[in-house]
Amino acid sequence: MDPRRVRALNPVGLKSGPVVYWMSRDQRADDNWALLFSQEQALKQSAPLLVVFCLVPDFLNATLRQYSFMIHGLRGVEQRLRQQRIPFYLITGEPRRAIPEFVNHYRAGLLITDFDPLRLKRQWQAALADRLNISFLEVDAHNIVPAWVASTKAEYGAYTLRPKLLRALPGFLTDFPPLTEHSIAPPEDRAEIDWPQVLSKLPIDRQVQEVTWLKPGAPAAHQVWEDFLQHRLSDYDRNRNDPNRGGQSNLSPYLHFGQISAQRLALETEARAPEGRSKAAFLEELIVRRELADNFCLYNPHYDAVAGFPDWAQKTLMAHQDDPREYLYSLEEFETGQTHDDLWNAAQQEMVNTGKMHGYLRMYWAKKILEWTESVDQALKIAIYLNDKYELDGRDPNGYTGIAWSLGGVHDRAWPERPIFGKIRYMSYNGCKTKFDVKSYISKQLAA
Ligand code: FAD
Ligand code: FO1
Repeated sequence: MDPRRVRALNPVGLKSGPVVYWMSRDQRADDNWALLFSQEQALKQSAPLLVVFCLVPDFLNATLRQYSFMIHGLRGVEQRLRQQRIPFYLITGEPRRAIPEFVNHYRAGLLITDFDPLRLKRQWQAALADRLNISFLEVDAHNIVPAWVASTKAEYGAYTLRPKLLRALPGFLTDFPPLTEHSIAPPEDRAEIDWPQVLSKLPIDRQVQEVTWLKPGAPAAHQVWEDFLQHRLSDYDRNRNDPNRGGQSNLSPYLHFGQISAQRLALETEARAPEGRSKAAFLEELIVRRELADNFCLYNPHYDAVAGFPDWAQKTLMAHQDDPREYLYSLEEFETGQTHDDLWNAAQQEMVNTGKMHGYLRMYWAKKILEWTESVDQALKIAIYLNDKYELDGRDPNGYTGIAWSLGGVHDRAWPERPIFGKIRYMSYNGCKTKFDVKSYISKQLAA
């Protein structure tokens, strides 16, 4: 593995003892650089390798819908690791306490975790970096080009990050070595995990129902991928912006929970997809747009606030904050899809019912919240709240960035000035009608 994929989170040197991989963002056994690196370190010292996941009950407003998808996936990770004689531990509670306890109990000599630009995760890591007296390393197992290698600063847009990614890609878009059987036994046998209990005991919001149309876990992720690669990728460019054509891959929940590797998808797309606009468009989204989102969250501390918008956008929105609003809706009216706009209501319904609103409509959906609320600050809060409560792929850098793009011109340019939006790109109902059959999309949601 390229050493640039690893960063030290504290200055402590290597000590002997078991190697612990604290799995968080990249919840998979295969194609996981953080796990592969952990195994490499353990084998070098003939030490045991332990994988631990710290389950927190209040992760950014997640509900039963997301916890169920995640925990079913983790159960599969445990089974896959057991095949390679690597023990998987599930601990619950506040990581800043639970992880040191775990590390001390097993007298670990090294702690490794996977990279995540979200504020909460960086707070966890910073607190642990101070407390631990063993080496604590971070591996970017989510991006193909590690975020800190791709760029050392917040990029203006895809057009400034893309050349940097394309230059670095040949060195990083490589195949993965296999996860091998770990012959050094762990210090003690660990207790069996009572998986049904894990989910039923969690004190979480159970109003938002689990989804049934998409099966969680790595095997299901690879089936969805194979189906997309064989039957739908070739029409991706034509279909991806039409909510009636099911042109998207439906991989974002799997990518969000790390149940499948973006690098694996890119390798297979390169090797197996026919040349053309669809292949290029899919790789652009999968590599450039996704890594741009991590870049935004890593280098912009206000990624979920108006303060994170570019200056020109903040200025233009302030200049229009007192413009009259023809419609104003409360959180409740948005959440229950009670606006005057049947397309917006249908998109809201798709998100609530399926946990995955179509990508094109997410832009329209967010922009209309800006148009129908008192202030951009309130609009941002409502968009993030609803997105993270109902989307399976919510609570993700892609989401904070997608919302900031929609409301605050992040990674976008200025457009002709208009009421409320100022120079922020505008989207209209009629504009959607030129893109796809709005009526048929609405009737499909009503029938669902
Ligand atoms: P596909 O079109 O099949 O794309 C494949 C993969 O490429 C996606 O899984 C994703 O990882 C990446 N990708 C595609 N479009 C984007 C994009 N615009 N930005 C970054 N990566 C992209 N994505 C999330 O993962 N979680 C969210 O919470 C989320 N919220 C969004 C909110 C708004 C307001 C907007 C405008 C976009 C949001 N997106 C979010 C980005 C995008 O809409 C979704 O990633 C995409 O619709 C997921 O469906 P898919 O995997 O079938 O997409
Ligand atoms: N990561 C954890 O390490 N522990 C958790 O209990 C946890 C819960 C969780 C629930 C919903 C969700 O969408 C994400 C969750 N994550 C959790 C984080 C996730 O693994 C990703 O790292 C980030 O959300 C994406 O950056």
